[in-house]
Amino acid sequence: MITPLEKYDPQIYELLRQEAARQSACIRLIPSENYVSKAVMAATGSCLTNKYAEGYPGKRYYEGQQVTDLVETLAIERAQKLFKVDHANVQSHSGAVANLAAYSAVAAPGETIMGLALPYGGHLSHGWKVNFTSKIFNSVSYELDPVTGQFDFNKIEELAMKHKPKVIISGASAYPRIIDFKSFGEIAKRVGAYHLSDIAHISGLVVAGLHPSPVPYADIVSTTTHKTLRGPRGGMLLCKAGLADAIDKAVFPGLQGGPHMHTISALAVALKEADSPEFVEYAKQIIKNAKVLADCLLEKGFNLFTGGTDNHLILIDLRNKNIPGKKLAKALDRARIETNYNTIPGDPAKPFNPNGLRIGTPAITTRGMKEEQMKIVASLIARVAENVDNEEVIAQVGRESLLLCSQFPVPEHFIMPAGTH
Ligand code: DSN
Repeated sequence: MITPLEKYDPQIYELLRQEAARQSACIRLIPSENYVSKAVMAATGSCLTNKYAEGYPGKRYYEGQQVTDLVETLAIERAQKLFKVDHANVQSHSGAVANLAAYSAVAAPGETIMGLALPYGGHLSHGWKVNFTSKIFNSVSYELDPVTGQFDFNKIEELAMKHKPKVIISGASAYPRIIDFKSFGEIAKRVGAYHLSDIAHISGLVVAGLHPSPVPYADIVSTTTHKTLRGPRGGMLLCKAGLADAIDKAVFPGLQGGPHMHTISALAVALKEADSPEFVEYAKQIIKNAKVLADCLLEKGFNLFTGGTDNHLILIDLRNKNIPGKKLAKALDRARIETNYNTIPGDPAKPFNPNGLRIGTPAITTRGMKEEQMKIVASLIARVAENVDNEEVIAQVGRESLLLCSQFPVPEHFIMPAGTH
């Protein structure tokens, strides 16, 4: 059947078809990516993209909100139930915007925010020096313990005592262990700071009860919606009732104009999906898979940051292999294994050419891969690493990756078949 898109814009149609094929024919290990369900995809591509809804349910600046108010209210209520939190704002266009809104809700320009340094696994928007958050706020970064690779709460408290931040940020983009949100919350209380917890990577694990929730210990929680939570691309802010008004005002009109109602409707769908026993099983399997993949990589002589993982993510330290992260990531991509190069905490190399490789299991777990397949994936990665300049071996691994993908197709339920967009 010829779709309107195929007929009107065959170039874009063809590119979307190619991307759908690429996503189905490669082993996607980027830990912040996933495959959304057909239901989430359908809501994302809906007529709500046509609608402006500046404001919040019951208080908008445009008419015609009979449906949008109900959609946004559903998304808010589902988020409140799932995260067991007083208030949810579902309008942030992204995690970075959600973080900026959170700071601006409780801190004035020039005041201090304190987060994990980017090279130690923090996020750009946690006040890293190249990010706008460090231009508006005075930014102080803490690091991980160089020996254990874990948070050093004595040092974090010392730094907080010295700089008296208005906001202390917990959470990371490349941290493979359980985060002790309670200790962050206690330090924040002692120094009179707000505690913002960014759970973008682990929010799916948190709602499944597989990672401690920061909600009891954080004043504000931010998250993206498309990683382990497996929703559309976007951001979300959760907070205690006392901060609800400040958070809402910081998002709109503080930082954004009209919310993306199509994304919010898709988020409501994803939150419904996540509130199910099937999702808990999925999240359990993400972690089982990551642990087996980590063990197999260790057996193959890879060094892993902190020696393994408790969550969905593994950080490989390639220094003993003497292969730059970028070179291996590119070779793996040619072998149909998608990863991203990343700094290793304490890595003297620059972020654009670091010594690490970051991988994770959310997307391949959605495809139904289990422990047995993790052994295969580890051995494919090892063969590419051992033959990083040998295009014949890389091509052969690519054929084997394709075979594995064909045995674990993206579930029909989970992706729109090419041509139906
Ligand atoms: N870019 C995201 C990630 O890959 O972790 C963080 O926002």
